[in-house]
Amino acid sequence: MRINQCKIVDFPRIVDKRGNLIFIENNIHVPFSIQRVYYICDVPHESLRGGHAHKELQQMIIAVSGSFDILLDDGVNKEMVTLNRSCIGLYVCSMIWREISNFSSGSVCLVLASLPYDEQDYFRNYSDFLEAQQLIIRDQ
Ligand code: T46
Repeated sequence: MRINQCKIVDFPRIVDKRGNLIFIENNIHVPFSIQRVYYICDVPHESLRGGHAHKELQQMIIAVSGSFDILLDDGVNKEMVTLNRSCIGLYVCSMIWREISNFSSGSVCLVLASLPYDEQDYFRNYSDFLEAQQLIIRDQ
């Protein structure tokens, strides 16, 4: 899996004088069935989240409030993405190392995930991730 398979997705937005309503439907606005939803909040500005990759998990990451930066790394290429609008999401495919930083005050990071939580799905060691990614690339 490569960074170019990750992408920014625009969600439908219904705007009227009462405010904005944004909606997200399974398999339409996210390219998978949502099995889990979690959110990260009250993150101190200097904190780093992530620092791992997932073997199978796909995610849609949304800054529903505030902003933060996500560094994506497929073992060959790296790309920094800033999320700062609640009507867009970043689709992250499996086998992408990510580091999330620069959380603004009051930011909320909402994640829609394709699988239930499973610690066995994580690469928490960068060398192990690189080794697995190189095997995948070699076998392609
Ligand atoms: C990502 C960012 C945005 C659970 O028990 N259930 C869960 O569903 C999750 C996601 C985590 N946990 C436990 C496992 C750890 O003991 O919560 C602790 C912290 O989890 P993690 O290291 O995954 O947290 P983050 O914020 O570093 O990363 C998470 C996602 O795993 C990651 O893929 O992109 O949120």
